Amino acid sequence: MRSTVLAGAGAIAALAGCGGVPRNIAPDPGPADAHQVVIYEYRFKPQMVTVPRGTTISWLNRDTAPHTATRRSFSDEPFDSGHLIFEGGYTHTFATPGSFHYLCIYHPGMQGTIVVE
Ligand SMILES: [Cu+2]
Repeated sequence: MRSTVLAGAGAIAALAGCGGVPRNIAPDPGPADAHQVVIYEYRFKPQMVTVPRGTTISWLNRDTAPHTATRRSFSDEPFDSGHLIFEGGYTHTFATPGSFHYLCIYHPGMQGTIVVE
């Protein structure tokens, strides 16, 4: 079982200590829970997540390629993970109901949606 702890600096440090060159050696791990989006093979999985207002969503990059989870908005729920390395994580708490589209700024074809009810 892999940790369900939100991936942050601690998780990154712990995993970095496991040794070896980061590679996609594991099959798609899937999300750890209903509030996690895994970035794997240049996709956000699941592509769409529906959660209640106030939910914290976590993203975890399982690709060796760097990615971001970025929503550029001047009005509602902007967020930006910044540069996520392998096993890098990010969280954002969604306070506003709505449908929030986001993408990877490095690979704009990578897109996802968080629906907040
Ligand atoms: Cu990307």
